[in-house]
Amino acid sequence: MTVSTLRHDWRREEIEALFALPFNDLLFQAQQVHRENFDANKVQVSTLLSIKTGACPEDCKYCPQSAHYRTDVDRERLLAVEKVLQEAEAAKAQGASRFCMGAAWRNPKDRDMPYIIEMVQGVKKLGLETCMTLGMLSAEQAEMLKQAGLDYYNHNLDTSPEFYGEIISTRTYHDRLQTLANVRDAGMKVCAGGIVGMGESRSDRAGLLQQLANLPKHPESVPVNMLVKVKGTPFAELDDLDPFEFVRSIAVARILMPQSFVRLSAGRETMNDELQALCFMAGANSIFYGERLLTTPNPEADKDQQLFQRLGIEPLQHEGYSDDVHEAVIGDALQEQEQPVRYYEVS
Ligand code: SAM
Ligand code: DTB
Ligand code: SF4
Repeated sequence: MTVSTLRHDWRREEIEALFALPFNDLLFQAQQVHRENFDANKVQVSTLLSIKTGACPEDCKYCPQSAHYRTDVDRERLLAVEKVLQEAEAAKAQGASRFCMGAAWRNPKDRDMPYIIEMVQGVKKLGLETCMTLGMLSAEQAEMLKQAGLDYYNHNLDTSPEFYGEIISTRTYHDRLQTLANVRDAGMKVCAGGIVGMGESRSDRAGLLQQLANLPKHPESVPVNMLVKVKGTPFAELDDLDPFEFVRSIAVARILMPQSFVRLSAGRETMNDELQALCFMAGANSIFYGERLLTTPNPEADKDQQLFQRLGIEPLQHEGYSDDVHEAVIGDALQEQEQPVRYYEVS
């Protein structure tokens, strides 16, 4: 089996040419690359928890947690470590292999770091992979998180450099690249992607993927989010992106970053099963599982279990995940759908 070469010199025109391929040709190419690098029927499953919600000083126009817009999100202080560990245990029992903790911060403050570190250590002890997304990180903070055992750090570029100014004014594209460099230099795995459906052009979508693919090392995990339109944000009334364009974005991400996990991320709540199946066909091999993303809804756990079963997809467990309970937990849960699923409730 050939393994696709890893390139870091993609030109915008080449990427736009991939986007412009006939849909079937693009999907065929993406599926080929996918099969050269992954088991095509395994999907990695992460669960998200908002550990600090709302009142964020940044002005990201898509975000329900920005203090600049009036949305229905109630602010909540940093959760207690015990509460986070309870939620991580519940996620593990539901079959997640990675637990991602997100905070509505511009960046973590020094006084927060001891709690954050305890959370990482506690979640790791449960045998879960750990991921955090806390905003910008200094080199020192990245080093502290690495020392605590954090596996992944999520920080998105969100869109192309040219379109970025339409979305956020309180931090620059360069700031974001610097955080990604700090995370990489500290030796953590990088989770970096963006959002489509914010009124950007196809060239902007190509530009986002170009930036990600031309990083010195491809991010291990690439979340492709479909904009979740939230009432009260400036983007609440935008027109829907053509769903096939979303699938194309996934396919191009797969071709550009052959060995990365491409996450079919936010936006699944409004996608039907057929569209999600096309995304998996295009090379998506990771999802967020559980009824809530950070503040917005995600498909019910039992709906995802049914989707996996209908498509013959199995959840991927990471190496070293050693707990008797974990074996095909999602499969077991299929037999026990009447059981209530415990997830984080936004107050
Ligand atoms: N505050 C930190 C930051 O922005 O770096 C971490 C949390 S922030 C909510 C994480 C990511 O969620 C954002 O970078 C953005 O890509 C994504 N996101 C936020 N609101 C979204 C929405 N309405 N639709 C899709 N993705 C969204
Ligand atoms: C990412 O790229 N998508 C996730 C995760 N990283 C943190 C967040 C999606 C948030 C969607 C809006 C919300 O639920 O607040
Ligand atoms: Fe704050 Fe992150 Fe939302 Fe931007 S995306 S407003 S930084 S929580």
